[in-house]
Amino acid sequence: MKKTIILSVLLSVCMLSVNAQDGDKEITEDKWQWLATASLNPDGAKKAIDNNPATRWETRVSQASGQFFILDMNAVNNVSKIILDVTASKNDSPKGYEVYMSNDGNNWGTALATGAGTQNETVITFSKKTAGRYIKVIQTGATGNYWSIHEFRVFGQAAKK
Ligand SMILES: [Ca+2]
Repeated sequence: MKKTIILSVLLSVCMLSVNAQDGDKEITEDKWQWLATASLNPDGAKKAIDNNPATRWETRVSQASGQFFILDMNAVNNVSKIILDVTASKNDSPKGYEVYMSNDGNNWGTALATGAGTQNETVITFSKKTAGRYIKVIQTGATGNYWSIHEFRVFGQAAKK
């Protein structure tokens, strides 16, 4: 009996600590207030944040280094991870990427993540959880495919109201 209690207490402690580490959720509450733009096809950028995985923003040209996409969350959120979902155009992930955050849309500091995109979903975990309003993804590679984003998903903690 005692052992069972100790075990279940241990188990709950473990689960609590996992939850504490993993306390970051997808930030969706104010997604309707988000704005997006891009170096190419800026009018289509809103399709990357419309909650519809079937619609997308795309460069409409082959991927080339320096193309960028900027998300304005209209609030300062604490962000730990983003996912660039292209499941419906699975080969349109960025060949390479750098991700930055900013509070004013002008000063971007140093990259919070760099890497190469993967088919379907590119999961980008930041080097540290960062507070900011804007997220910029710069494409750093070159390939024949368009760069697309069907849905730009943000994880962390939303700003307190
Ligand atoms: Ca979409």
